[in-house]
Amino acid sequence: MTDKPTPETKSSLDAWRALAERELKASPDTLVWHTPEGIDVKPLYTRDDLAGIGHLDTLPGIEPFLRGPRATMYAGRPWTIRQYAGFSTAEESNAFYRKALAAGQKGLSVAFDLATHRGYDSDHPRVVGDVGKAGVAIDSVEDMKILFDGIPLDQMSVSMTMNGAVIPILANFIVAGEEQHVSRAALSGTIQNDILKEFMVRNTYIYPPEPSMRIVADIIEYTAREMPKFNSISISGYHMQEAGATLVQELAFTLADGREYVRAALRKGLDVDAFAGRLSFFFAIGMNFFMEAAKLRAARLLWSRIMTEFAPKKASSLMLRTHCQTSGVSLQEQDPYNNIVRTAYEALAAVLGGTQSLHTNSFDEAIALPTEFSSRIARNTQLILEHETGISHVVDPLAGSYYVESLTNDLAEKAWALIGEVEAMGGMTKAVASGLPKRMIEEAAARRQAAVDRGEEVIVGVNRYRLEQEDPIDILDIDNAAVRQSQIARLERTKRQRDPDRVAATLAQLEAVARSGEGNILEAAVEAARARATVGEISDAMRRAFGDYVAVPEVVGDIYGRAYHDEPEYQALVSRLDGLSASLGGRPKVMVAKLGQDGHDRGAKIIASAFGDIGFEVLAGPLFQTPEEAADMAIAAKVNVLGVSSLAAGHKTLLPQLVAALKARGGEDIIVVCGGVVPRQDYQFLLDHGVAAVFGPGTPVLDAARSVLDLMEGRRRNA
Ligand code: MLC
Ligand code: 5AD
Repeated sequence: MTDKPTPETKSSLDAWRALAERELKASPDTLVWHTPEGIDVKPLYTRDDLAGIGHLDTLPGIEPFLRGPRATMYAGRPWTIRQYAGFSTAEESNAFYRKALAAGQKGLSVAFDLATHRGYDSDHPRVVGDVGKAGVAIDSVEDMKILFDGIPLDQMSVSMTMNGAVIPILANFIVAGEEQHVSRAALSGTIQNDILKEFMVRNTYIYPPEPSMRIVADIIEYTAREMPKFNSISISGYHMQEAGATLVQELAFTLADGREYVRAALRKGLDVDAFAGRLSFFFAIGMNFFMEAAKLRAARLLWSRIMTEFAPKKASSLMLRTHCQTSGVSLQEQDPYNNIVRTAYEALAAVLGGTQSLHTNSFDEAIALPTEFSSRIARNTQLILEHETGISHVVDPLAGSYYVESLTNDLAEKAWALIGEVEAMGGMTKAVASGLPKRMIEEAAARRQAAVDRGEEVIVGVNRYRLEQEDPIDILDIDNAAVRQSQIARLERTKRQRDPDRVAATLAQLEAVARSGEGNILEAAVEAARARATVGEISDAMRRAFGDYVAVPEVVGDIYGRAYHDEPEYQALVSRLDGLSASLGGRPKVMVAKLGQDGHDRGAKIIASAFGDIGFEVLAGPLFQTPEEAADMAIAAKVNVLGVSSLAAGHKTLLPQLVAALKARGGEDIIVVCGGVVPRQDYQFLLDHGVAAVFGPGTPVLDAARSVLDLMEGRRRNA
């Protein structure tokens, strides 16, 4: 058999086309699925589609590692079941980890709260609504020790998702290990430490890009020297897909980020083989089943191609190893048990793609943090896959599939072209500074939202087969005020018991290292952590040297409107808005605000973009405003409506504060609405506290716009 089409396959393909045409009463070309990646998926793949593909005969464990980084893959050792979790206090998260490990979880993955991410101690006034909400609050080594109490750090690999405050967190982890009598050389795990994607999509940066890149490189340097079992970075595409990126964008920007980090480490004078084997990756796995599996294969192929440029001597330097997480955005608030099914398919795709480590989301994802019940089902989804399906016995079982090999190749080619564009801009740091990748992702997000709202992309239980009546499910509710009180009490105790001179001296030394560009920042921070300097104090020492990064919000336009302009429903809304504008003597003005440390801005960006297209005058507030700052801005800009997008569970604290702040400033005429991840159980609370409308997950943008117009017209009638 050859790879070239033989006369027989040609003629049988013609026969198939004729048959297909008769069945369809149309050309089979009408069945082509045009994906957001720009890949046209045909209804049938054959041997002909493999012609010219170079990677078909490669083997796992061997360069270019397309078929997997290890020779035996899961047949030799299954992927790591590594559930991302963290909430409330260190005590509560520790208890949760221990139970999860006893029930079959294999590795830890820590979720920190947003105050910690942004380098604030729990007593800081800017983080009142954030402490303990979206992850665990960590203020010092004392908290870190409690978090890992009874968990031997020389045996358990620990991933920590930390980017902004990466220095104090990694320093605290190292010291917690020391105090458990585990030397840093014995610590295994991963630190996310991927700052470029923070500027693009995730937004938990602290410092400007240049010093941030130095921090990344210092961590790579320190871990390469001191912590041989520790993965220095988790180069992440996950958040790009969550923010709306296509799989090609996710693939290309992630690998281009990786290349940039390699260059930064080489500039420190490191030998490529000293660190490349400990670079790791992180991808999202969404609902496009075969394409997701193909994406991981393409990622390994392209990474080995990129790394070849740096001429490493060790084969492991060319190897892409990755963690995957099933997609959060693919999960829905409506009919939430469907999410169990979605997550299972996504997990299967991740495993067929050859992931090293996997987190499966809980079905209550779109509503709140997981409960013990929902996280058990998520964990068992992986355990069933591992133990009951027989999937682990064969390496890369999709290899040789005409479709999957073809997709692998198409994704690799398209991503390679985009990586080339990034190179032409001077690399990812420059591309990120230009704002281009962020803009491309936001455009893709707006396009996708329009496709969902128009029903072109079907979501079962949301825009098709929707239930008339939904029963609320039990959710985890965190008493943020109680967590904050207990954190503040421990913080005060820690500060009372430490040697203030030693704290001051180590912080001064850290600041000097940061300012001078000489020495290793992490090394200096470890000294400060030993002295019990807090996360906030260590972050502030670097803030003094580096300053804070402040992003200017930009809003893309003409995407949602273009997708919708011919729809009567859209036109009716536009003309209704025109009418209101005429009677107001100007366009209604809407401010879209993000409060607290919640940087998840996909929803806010989509609303700002679509509302702008419909004809509202839109003001996008900066990230990280306090309620008082948002109120000042809204009043100064004379907005009619202030819409808060809340995705990090701060709504019950922050929205009442915002309403009070508006009132205190004479801005009670401004209509406050709230959208995002708000459980139904909280709607009445918000309405009772002066919020005029709540738009939960899955609200079509036009419905939100219609409600806002209703509210404005109601207010005018009553006035
Ligand atoms: C693996 N091993 C084998 C083998 N397979 N040995 C023999 N035969 C086989 N078949 C070895 C490996 O070489 C390794 O040893 C050890 O077993 C562990 O396997 P691994 O494949 O490296 O797995 P793991 O330790 O789990 O590491 C996976 C990783 C790592 C490299 C991807 O970086 C990781 O765990 N990442 C997790 C990141 C994460 O949790 N992120 C959460 C993000 S959430 P050795 O000695 O070679 O190491 C988020 C959301 C938000 O970001 O908040 O926004
Ligand atoms: N616990 C569990 N999962 C979390 N996620 C975020 N924070 C937590 C947490 N504290 C998951 C969600 C989200 C993704 C970014 O990570 O799935 O979509």
